[in-house]
Amino acid sequence: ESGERKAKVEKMFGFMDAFLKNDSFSLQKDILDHVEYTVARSRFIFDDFEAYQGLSYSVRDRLIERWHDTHRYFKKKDPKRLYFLSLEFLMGRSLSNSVINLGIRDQYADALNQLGFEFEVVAEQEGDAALGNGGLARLCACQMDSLATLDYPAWGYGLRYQYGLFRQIILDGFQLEEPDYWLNFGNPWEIERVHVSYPVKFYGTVEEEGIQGQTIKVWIPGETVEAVAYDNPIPGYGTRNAINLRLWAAKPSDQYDMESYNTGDYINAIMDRQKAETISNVLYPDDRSYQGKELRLKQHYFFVSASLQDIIRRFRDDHNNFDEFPEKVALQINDTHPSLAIAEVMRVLVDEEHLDWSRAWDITSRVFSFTTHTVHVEALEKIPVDLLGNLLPRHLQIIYEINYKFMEELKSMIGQDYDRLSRMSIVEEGAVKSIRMANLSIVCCQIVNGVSKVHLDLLKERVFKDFYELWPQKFQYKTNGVTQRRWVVVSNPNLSSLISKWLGTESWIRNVDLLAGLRQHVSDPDLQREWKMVKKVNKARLAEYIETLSGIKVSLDAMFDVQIKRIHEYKRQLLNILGIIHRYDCIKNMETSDRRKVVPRVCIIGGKAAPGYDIAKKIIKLCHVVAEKINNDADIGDLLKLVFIPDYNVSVAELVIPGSDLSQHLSTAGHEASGTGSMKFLMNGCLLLATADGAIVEIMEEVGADNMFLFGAKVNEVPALREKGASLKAPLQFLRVVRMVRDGYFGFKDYFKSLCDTLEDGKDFYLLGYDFASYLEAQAAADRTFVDPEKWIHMSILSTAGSGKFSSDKTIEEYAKHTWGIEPCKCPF
Ligand code: CJB
Repeated sequence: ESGERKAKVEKMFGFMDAFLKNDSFSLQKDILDHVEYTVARSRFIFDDFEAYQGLSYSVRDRLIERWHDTHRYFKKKDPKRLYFLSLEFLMGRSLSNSVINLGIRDQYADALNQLGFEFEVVAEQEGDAALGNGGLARLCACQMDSLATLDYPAWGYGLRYQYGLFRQIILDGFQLEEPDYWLNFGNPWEIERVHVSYPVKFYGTVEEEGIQGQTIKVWIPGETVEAVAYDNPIPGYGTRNAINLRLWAAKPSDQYDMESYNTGDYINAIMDRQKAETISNVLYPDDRSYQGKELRLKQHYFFVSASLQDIIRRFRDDHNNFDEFPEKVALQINDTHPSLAIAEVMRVLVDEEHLDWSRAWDITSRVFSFTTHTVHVEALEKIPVDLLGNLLPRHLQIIYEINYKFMEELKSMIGQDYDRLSRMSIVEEGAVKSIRMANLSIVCCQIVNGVSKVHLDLLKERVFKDFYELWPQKFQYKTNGVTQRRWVVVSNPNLSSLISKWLGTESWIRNVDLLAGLRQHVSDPDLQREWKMVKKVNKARLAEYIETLSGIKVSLDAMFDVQIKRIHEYKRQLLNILGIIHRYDCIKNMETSDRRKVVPRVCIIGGKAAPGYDIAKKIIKLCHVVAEKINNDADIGDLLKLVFIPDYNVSVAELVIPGSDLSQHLSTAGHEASGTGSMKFLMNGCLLLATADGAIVEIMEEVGADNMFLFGAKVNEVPALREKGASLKAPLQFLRVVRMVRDGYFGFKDYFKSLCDTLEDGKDFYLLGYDFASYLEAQAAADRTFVDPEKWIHMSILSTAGSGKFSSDKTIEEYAKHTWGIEPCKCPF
C-alpha cells in the first residue's frame, strides 16, 4: 500500500477507537444515541424492547467494524475461501451470542444496569431468526459460529425469507400454524446492501450462435428478478474475525418490460413486477419431503445464481484465469438443495467464459463438495424434467450433457449392466422423468460427506451403494457438532462459570478438548454439590416457564425428562407417549404403599409437525389428551406430569436443555443421520436415553455406554426385523397401552384410529412394538439411577466431560483439512 493510503488507514483506525469504546459510559452513550436517533424514541422514556433495539444497534456497530477489518484483511491476503451454500440457517437470537463472542457482555450488562435495565430482560425481547426447519439448519448456524471463531476465511450464503418457520399455536391440543412475519420491527443484525444486487434470470429459450467458426449455446431468458444482498456479520469468539452470512432477497428488476408499460396496462404491469418478490418470501416448512413445486425450484436457482455471481465477481477482482478457481474457491453444497450450482458453474464457464467442456468440468469438479443429511433414498430430491426444462432450459441441457458423459464413462468401467446404469443415472426415467440431484452432486463432487460414522456406513451399504463401489475414495464422514458458545456459554451461564472455575480457565470455550479435564474432579464432593446446585437453578427457571405456559406447577425434585425435536414418526415421540401411558397405568394400579417408590417425573415434549403431516399432528394431539388426563388426576399428583411445550424453537431449546435431567433420542436405528440435539444435552450434563443410532454410537464411545441408558434394535438388526413383520409379537404391555388409546380411554377414539393402525402387527414400520420392552427397561434403569443422586451427578459430569468431540469446532477443523483445503486467516487486532 502507498504511504498516503497507509496513513489514511491508520487515521481511520484512530477514529474507530475514538468512536467505539467499550467502557461503561461509552456503551451507555451509544445505547442512548441509538434509542434517540436510530429507533427514534426519546432517551428519557423507552421500554425494554426499545432498549433491546438501542443496545443491538450499538452491538451492530462493533460487529460492523470487525467485519470490515476482517474483509479488508481477507482481501489483502487472498486466501482460498470457503463458500457455504445452504437454503436454511437457523440462527435464533443474536444479541447474547454476539456480546459474548465480542467479549463485552459484562460491560454491556453493567451499562444497561446504569440505565435502569436488566440485560437478561432486555435480551428476552429479541425474536428468533427462524430461517430453517430443524437440525440441518441449526447445524449450519453452529458451523458459522465455528468458522468465525477458528478464523477461517468463509462466507455463508442463504435466502432472506420474509416468513420464517411458522409459529406453532396449540388450540384444544391441535397444532395450528401462524405465519412468522419476523421482520415487522426491523432487524438490527442485518445490513441492507442495495448496491450489491444481481439480475437472476428464468425461463426463455436456448439458441445456437456461431462465433469464430464454433457453435455456442445462448440462453435467452424470459424473466429477470433482482437479488439484493443482506449481510449478517457473524463474530468469532476470542478473535477479531467476523465473517459474513449473505442472504438474498428478491426485488423486482429494473430491466422491466417496456412493452407492457406501453400497452397502457400500467397497474397490471406493476402487479406483475411485484410478484418477483414472492420468490424469497417463504421458507418451505416440510422437513425432508420434496415436492416438485416451481416456486421452490425458483428459490433454489435464485439463491444459486445470485451467490455465484457474487463469488465469481470477487474471484475476478484479483484473478483472470479460471484455472485458479479451485485454488481460491471451495463451494460447499449443504444437502442437495443448492446443487443446481453445479450446472450454473458449468454454464458460466462454457457459455460465458467460453472454456471448452472438459476444462470447465475439471474446474467445476474440483471446487464443489457435498454433504448429505439423509438416510432415506425416498427423501432424495428429484426435479421433474418438464419443470426444470421450462424454468431453466439451458441448465437442463447441461445436466443431460453431464449425464451423457458420465454414462459413457460408466459403461466403459462396468460394461452393459443396464440395471446399475439406470440406478446411477442422473436422469430417472419413469412416469415422471426427473433429475436426481444427489446423483448429480456425487458425480461432480470429489468428496461426499455423511454426518456421522453410522450415516457413512448407511450411505455405503444402502443409499449410495452403487456410487460407493465405483468411487470409494469419495465417501467420507464428518461427525456433526454444536457450538459450545451458544449451547453452554450463552444458554447455561451458571454451568459455564462452574466449568471455568474447575478447569481453572475459560479456554475450553475455544479449545473444547479441555472439557475432558473435568474427569479428574468427577468424584470431588464440592464439584458434585455445585454441579447439582446449577442444575437445580436451571430446573427452577424451566419450572417457572412451564407454570407460566400451562399453569402446571411441577416439583423440582422430579426428574425432568425431555424430548424436543421435530415431530416425526421415525423420531418416535409416540414411543415416548406410550411409555408415559404405561407409567400412568402402572401407578394407577399400584398399592398406595408402593407409590412411595415411584420416581416422580415431569415429562416434557416439544416440537413442530410439518403442516401437511397428518400422523405427526395426531401425535401432538395425543400428547395433549394424555397430559390432560394425567395432570388432572388427583390420584397421581407429583408422581407424573406431562407437558407439551408449544412453539419449540432455538430460544426455547436454550431454556429447556440446561434444565433437563434426562433427554430422549428414540429414532428407530438407521433413521437419524446424526442428531445434534443429543450433543447439546450432553454438553449440559443431561443423561441420554437413546437408541444406538446416528451420532449416539460415537457418543457412547466417548462417554461410555454405562453413562447412558441405551435400548432398542441395532442398525444392522432393523432390516431383518422388518422382514419378519407380523410375526414379531409386541409385548402385552404395549398391546395394552395401544388398546387404551384405541378404545378411547383418552377420548378422540375415531381421530386416533389411523395412528393406532400404524402400530398393528406387520404395519409397525418403526418397530415401536419390538423396542417397547427394552425401552421400558432403559426407563427403569434411569429411575434406579436417579434415586442415587451421587451416581447421577457422576454420570452427568462425565457426560459434559466427554462432549468435546461433539463441538462444531471439531467438525469444522475436519472439513477445513480434509474437504475444503482452507487455512485460518486471522485478522490482527
Ligand atoms: N436433517 O434436519 C434435517 N432435515 C432434513 O431435511 C434432513 C436431515 C437432519 O440434519 C441434521 C444435521 O446433519 C442431522 O443431525 C439429523 O440427523 C438430520 O435428520
